[in-house]
Amino acid sequence: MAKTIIISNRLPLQIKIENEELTVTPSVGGLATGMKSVHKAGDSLWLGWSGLTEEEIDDNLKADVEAASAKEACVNVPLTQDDVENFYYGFSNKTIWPLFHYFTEYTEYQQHYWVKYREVNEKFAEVVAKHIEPGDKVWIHDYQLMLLPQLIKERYPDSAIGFFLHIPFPSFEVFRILPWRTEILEGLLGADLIGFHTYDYERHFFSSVRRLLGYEINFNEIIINNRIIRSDIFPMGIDYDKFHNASVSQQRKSVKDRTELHQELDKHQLVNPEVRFILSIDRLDYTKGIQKRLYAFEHFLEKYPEYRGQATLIMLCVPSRQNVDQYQRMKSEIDELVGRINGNYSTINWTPVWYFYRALPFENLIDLYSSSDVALLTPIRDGMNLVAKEYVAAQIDSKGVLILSEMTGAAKEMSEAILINPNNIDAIADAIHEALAMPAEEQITRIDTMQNRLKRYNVEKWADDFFNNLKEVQEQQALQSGKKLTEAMQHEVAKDFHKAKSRILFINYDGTLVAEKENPQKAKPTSEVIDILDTLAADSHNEVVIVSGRDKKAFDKWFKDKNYTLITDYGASCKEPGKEWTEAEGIDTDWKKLILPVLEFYEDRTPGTFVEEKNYSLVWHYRKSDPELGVGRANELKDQLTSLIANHDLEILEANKSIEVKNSDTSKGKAAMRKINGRSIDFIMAIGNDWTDEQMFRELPDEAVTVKVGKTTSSARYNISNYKNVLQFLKVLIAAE
Ligand code: GDG
Repeated sequence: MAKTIIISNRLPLQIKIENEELTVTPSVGGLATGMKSVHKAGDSLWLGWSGLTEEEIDDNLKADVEAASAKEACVNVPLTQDDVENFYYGFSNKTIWPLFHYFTEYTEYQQHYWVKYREVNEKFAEVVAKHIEPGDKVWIHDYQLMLLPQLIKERYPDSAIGFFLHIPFPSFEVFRILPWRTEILEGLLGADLIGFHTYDYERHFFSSVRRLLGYEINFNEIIINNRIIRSDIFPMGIDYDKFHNASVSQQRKSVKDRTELHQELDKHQLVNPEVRFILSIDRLDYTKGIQKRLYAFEHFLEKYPEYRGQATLIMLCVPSRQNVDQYQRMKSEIDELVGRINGNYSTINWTPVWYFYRALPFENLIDLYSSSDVALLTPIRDGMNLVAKEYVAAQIDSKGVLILSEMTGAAKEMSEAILINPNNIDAIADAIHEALAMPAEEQITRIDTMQNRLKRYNVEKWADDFFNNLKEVQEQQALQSGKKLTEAMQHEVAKDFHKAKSRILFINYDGTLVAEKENPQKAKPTSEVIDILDTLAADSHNEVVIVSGRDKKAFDKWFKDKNYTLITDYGASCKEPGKEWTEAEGIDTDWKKLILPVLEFYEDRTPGTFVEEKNYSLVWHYRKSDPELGVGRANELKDQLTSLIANHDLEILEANKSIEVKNSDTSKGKAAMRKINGRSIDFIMAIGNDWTDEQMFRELPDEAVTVKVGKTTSSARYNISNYKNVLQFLKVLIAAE
């Protein structure tokens, strides 16, 4: 049975060796919780590193680790100390992490880190290879594994691969700094579905793909070699009930049953009933803006002295990546700042900052969330920030105020928080003041609204949403492979072709017989194409018709004396072998006077763009312009044209970085029908790759063999991968006996 393979750098397991004894417990982190519905026993497998290096697990324990992991449907990816040093602490945390969080000054560009990153991603791919089976879905998590989608796709092109990035994707101007930027993008594009927390991250990703790889993005899809890659936004949620219910149940406990920390907090409030708690919780990371938060709190005590003795900042910093330099430096800076503030302002009854540098058990986390009046979360950059969501979920009676940095992904969904710029110390001080003075009704309205949202889009919903999208991608792939014109089917079609006595073949040119070129002038027919077409046309039972949106010029040059029929300008002009060109009757081109100045205006305003005048259409090309400006202007132009053409029989075609306006009463479909009407033809075939060919596929009689080149959805009966396969298929027809 097809299964799901979840892959993350770390397995959702806590593995410890004490006195040569192994203990393995499932971890309860957000990701593991979210995956519960996806990571079901029996039909899923989680691949990742156990947290113990190969050097730490001796041979006796190896089998135990495997067995204990297997019990939780997990598979260990073996990593050595050197791997962890250079792949994890190195490339992941000293290159990608700072760069993607805009800390370019901390970013290290070491070739050996990169080499290890690649090697470890390959190690992951090898483990995947041992477990993957046809029909499996793969969901890869986060920045440590950005090359893995491509490594899997290359080996298993039919697998459905999803990738989710938990951290920000930086703007193009920052991402372009990375020496291995194209490799990273290509690695990611191995996935079929790429998920981000916010629209900004997605749009930055698209911008880099467009500018660095030159791929066109259509709404939220990228088509590469006829493969569709979809991207979407999935803002990660939390296990709402777990946080809310734990908070309710802890507050309901009798005093003696409460945790020690809870009792201490209660006691403090008894002694000093006016005291208000302001809470911050983060991993100790330079992205979290901890120092600036302390400066802001100090400034708050200066600016609002009435709160001295009455506002306590409880700051929980969880140790993290301790062997990375910046983290050590930051730790000393924070120690010093806390010391300074406490030294300057403490009284016998009051300490301004309570600083915990350790991880606390879940119950204590809840104690802090539920006992605090304000949460002060000020990351300089943060992919999402789950602490903000957990704090809101843990508020009982809807009281509490969230102050949140606008640089977090969470800020996009939590506009009821007091949003601050983490670099604006004065504004943070004011925000603390505003929070402490906020009337209860206002607190309730804000928290209620956020709680309702968090309840709805919880972490399970997030995982299901991503997973359902991945399933859709997989179904789409299955549908396409069902329509694939396999070699066996090609031979079946060839039999019918052979039996027929009168045949007509409508074949599109660019992208169907030759590779689609940025500049169509360069897409000359190869000698192979000419041989195939000549051979087909030499058979008197065949009529070969080349159908194109091009104008006559190039075809006149390449095919003038050929024995094939040429249809150009989307069906407006036609030339039969040995005859002159004829034009479809009654096509009005007066409209050009109206449209041309508009296109020229866009040409003038957008460097690198130009207008092409064809006999029956006008085209504005933007392939040479700045890609984003081009797309932006194209959208503007489309809008303007749509209203302009409202009372004319015109249509707008969007193709390959161009916008074309043409008469709507000409179409490839109509031209093809004109060719076959009134004739008795017993084999009709149409092959094409762009959407104007769809008109032929739809209008030709049902028995016609219609073939779409590429994998996008089509009304054609069959799909074929690319122009090379088309040539192969035409050879099969020629060889039919
Ligand atoms: C990355 C992205 C994105 C914290 N201290 C304790 C503790 N925690 C738990 C919190 C929360 C989690 O750790 C921290 O999550 P964040 O989202 O705030 O931050 P990162 O660790 O940086 O996570 C981030 C996230 O991935 C998900 O996509 O939101 O932007 O950087 O769940 O509760 N848990 C316990 N004791 C502690 O002392 N038990």
